Amino acid sequence: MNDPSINKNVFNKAYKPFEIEKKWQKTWKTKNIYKTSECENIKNKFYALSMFPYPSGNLHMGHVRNYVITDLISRYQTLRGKDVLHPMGWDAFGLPAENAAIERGINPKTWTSKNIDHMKSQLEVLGLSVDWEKEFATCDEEYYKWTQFIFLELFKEGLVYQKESEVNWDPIDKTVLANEQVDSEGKSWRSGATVEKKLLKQWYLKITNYADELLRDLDKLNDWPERVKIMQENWIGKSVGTKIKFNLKNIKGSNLTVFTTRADTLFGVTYIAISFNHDILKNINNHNLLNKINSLKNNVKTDNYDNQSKVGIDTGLIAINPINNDEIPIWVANYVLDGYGTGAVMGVPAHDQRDFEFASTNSIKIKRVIFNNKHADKNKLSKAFEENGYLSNSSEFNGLYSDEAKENITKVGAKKGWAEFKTEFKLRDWLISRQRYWGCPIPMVICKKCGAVPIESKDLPVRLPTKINIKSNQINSLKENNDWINVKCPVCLSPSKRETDTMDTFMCSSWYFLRYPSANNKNEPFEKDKVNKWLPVDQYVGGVEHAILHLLYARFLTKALRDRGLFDIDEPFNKLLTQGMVQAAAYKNIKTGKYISPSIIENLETPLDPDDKSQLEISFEKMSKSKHNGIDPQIVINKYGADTARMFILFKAPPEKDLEWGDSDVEGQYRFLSRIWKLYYEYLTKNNESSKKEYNEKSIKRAMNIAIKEITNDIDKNQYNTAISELMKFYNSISQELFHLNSTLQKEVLVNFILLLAPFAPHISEELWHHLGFKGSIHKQNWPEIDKEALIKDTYELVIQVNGKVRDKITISTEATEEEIKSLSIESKNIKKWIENKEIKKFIVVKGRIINIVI
Ligand code: ANZ
Ligand code: ZN
Repeated sequence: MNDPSINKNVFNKAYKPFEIEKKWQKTWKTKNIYKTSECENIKNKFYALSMFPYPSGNLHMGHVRNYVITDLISRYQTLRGKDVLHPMGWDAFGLPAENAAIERGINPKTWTSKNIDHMKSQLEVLGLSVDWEKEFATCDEEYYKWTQFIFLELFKEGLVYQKESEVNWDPIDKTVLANEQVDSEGKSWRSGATVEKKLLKQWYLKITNYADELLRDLDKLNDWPERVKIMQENWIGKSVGTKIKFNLKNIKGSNLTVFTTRADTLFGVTYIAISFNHDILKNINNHNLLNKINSLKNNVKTDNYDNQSKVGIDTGLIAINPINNDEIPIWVANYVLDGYGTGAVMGVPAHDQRDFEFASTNSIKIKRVIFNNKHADKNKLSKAFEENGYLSNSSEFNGLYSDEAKENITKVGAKKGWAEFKTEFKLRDWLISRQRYWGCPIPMVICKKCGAVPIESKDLPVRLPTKINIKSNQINSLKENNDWINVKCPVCLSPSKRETDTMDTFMCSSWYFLRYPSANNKNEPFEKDKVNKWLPVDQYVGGVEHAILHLLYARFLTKALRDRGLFDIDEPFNKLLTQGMVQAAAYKNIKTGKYISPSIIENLETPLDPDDKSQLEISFEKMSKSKHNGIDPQIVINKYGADTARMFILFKAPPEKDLEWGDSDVEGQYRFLSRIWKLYYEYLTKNNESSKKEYNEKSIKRAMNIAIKEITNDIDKNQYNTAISELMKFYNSISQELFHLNSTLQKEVLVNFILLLAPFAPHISEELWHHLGFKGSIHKQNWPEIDKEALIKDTYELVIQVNGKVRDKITISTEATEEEIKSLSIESKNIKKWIENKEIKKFIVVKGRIINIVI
């Protein structure tokens, strides 16, 4: 293949990004210049990873921002001499493909592949330095085979189990609904039926086994955003408290345990609240009451407790407070979570606001036991007193402060057998069952004799049947597929059925980063030594919407597989960058609340609704279809080229911050690139060497080295916007002076400038590199080195006179302006005493020599 460098005389005067970009994308591809190198030295590796996209069909601006940031980092690290791994893939299972299948009768696989092809071509236009040989989609058999393998590894480790759990059940469609598919009135979005709660057997992963380590290791993640770590910490929700056992009155041997963080309030308990599914309800024979409880249960949504009113029913059961033998009514209440603690709460209305509200609506006693002072007061509470304080009305514990009381009460209870110290976690086990077709099949067989039996590894993958009839009222189409579902039990060979649940797609995305280093391996999910070599990911880039689940699941799986001995790393992602959103102006009619598309608004400066002529409110909001403010990356690239789009996105805001789309800023970047082009054009088409003054050279060298230093620092700190500002400064200082420099320095400046530009605008810099006469890609060169000496400013000794008499001498920069010379002089210690309280009449400045202050 010919070297594509063009010689000087065909250098086009006008900057034509499309031709250049197309040409280089093609060349890079044919020469496969982004192929991952073997990396002999582990210390030299750099793994740059973007969160892989869901192939929804079209690239949006959020994707573009994500991949441009990662690409910049990869290119920069390559220039710094690192062996870079920069892969890309597709998070390809999931609901939209199934919905497309229902709506349009297309097979989910066909729909997905088509989207991947299209989105890949859009990615290529961005000029990403991705090693496409490592590409895979999670719906590829060669990939999901290993997702199943990993499921079985977890199964062997005892981290997989089945449990009945409550789901949203649509009694008309006879199907399970996700929470988002139940409307605010508790009705199905499909059938309109009132959704019921139903217990279904589902598959879980024991992430809770790792709760402590997942929490503890957050401390190791020094290069994660603090807020992401806080979100994870809250999600894991470690809570130190006490379990307290209450006996039931009149029912021998029956008891109920609560979990509390406030054992100090035990004397203030006036009721106990239990969840709708609490075991103790089995002691009730009153059918009327049970029906009432059930109908209440079906009428409350069990997520988002905090926002709904607290309702409940008195069960008639009575508990005995172990500390003072008080009789306490037991209620079922909608605010008690089934899966947290023991599913039962000791109600202390005086000291817990939820309990206070519940007691107030249900006429339950309120008994205060914690006070600000050691002496109790009789003030009536208007809301719960939730702080710590001194105990009263608590017999021998009176006068103790909360902390001490918690400990003492628990110790007393422990001795008597009704209390124990207990640490609880909010984190729940991970429910991975989905009653869906388009997901990774769970590799289990359900046998009447043997129960749930794993498929043997050698029989993987359990393939999704391709002949499938996906109907809107039968979400789990796998159940209908007799050819597929009927199998022999791997253990006893009796006729059995396959598990028809598929896995949550988060399962597929929580190990993909392990596979990239050995993406094409047909015999293993990943090679141990390659994982040990390339991981953890050095820089992970993605949306903050994945701050909790994806990142936690990925961390969990990494730890669990490490414990299976599959590799030795503890954490998957070393540095994390969560990029901000891309926003654009949205136009809203305040009266109707409707968003109006800018394409039908006549004047965007003073926008009016074309329908009712009312003035529209302008605000910057996340780009979305519903707000009609999305900007299609393809259109921008078609208009200005990918380099401009990249420069704009990197320049407009720091990567973690939201970015406001502005057409004029995009044009600004286009003009900047055009000016760069013009400068190189002039250099290469004219003969401009001149003999020039030495101090110019010094200041140019200094400007160049400042640029190298600052841009390097900025990129290292992920401050790409200021890095581009430094590039602009560098450009400004050379654009005037370039043609006064000697030819060696001219060339050095021009080479360094495009090397610094290369990670940001890879196409134009590659093109100019070749015009300068180089062979080989600019993206395989070395990042410029700083010449520290050039950074030192030239100085001279300034003589300072006051009224003509020499009073001081100071060393200042040759570049100091007249104003700077004046202010440095009057600030000098020796001068101050001469001019104190005197009016300065004038300064006489002889630059480079002397200043005379006349007073
Ligand atoms: C009595 C009490 C008195 C409480 C008081 C708080 C304040 P964290 O810190 O989030 O762990 N609780 C326990 N299990 C619950 C469940 N399944 N559903 C809803 N609430 C539950 O909170 C622990 C506190 O949350 C526990 O302490 C319990 O209420 C409640 F002045 O017990 B507390
Ligand atoms: Zn069997």
